Amino acid sequence: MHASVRRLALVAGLGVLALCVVAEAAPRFQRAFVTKYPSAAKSRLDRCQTCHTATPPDLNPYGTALKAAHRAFGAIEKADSDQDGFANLVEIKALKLPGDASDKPGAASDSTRGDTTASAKRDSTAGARSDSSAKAPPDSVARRR
Ligand SMILES: [Ca+2]
Repeated sequence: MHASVRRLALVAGLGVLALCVVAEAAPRFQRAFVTKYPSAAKSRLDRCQTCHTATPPDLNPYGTALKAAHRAFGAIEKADSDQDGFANLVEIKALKLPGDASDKPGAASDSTRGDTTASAKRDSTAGARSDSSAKAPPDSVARRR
């Protein structure tokens, strides 16, 4: 009887320890991510869902690739982990989720801001803040992507 109580306490203690390790791991990698990509600090990428699904600790495709690469961010920059047509680094620079295929540069979620041009097409006029409803720009070829 006494031994079973002790065993139960040990199991409970190990469970708490495991939870602490998981809870600490996420912020540590999150900090490493924004250290590697400073422009992502305090952005929509500075959160768990950059590497995890909506139910951590489950990993999304980017998190899975990162884990397989032994957390070497640079090693998977050219990969397209979520297979949405954009390399991970391109997505990170555009503040898009590299592990969510529905979130990508020029995706519908950004359409209200007139951001329909591919990041590669950006030129010196990209800084213009005019809304796209003012007049039809001659860059409609950018939509053919
Ligand atoms: Ca994506």
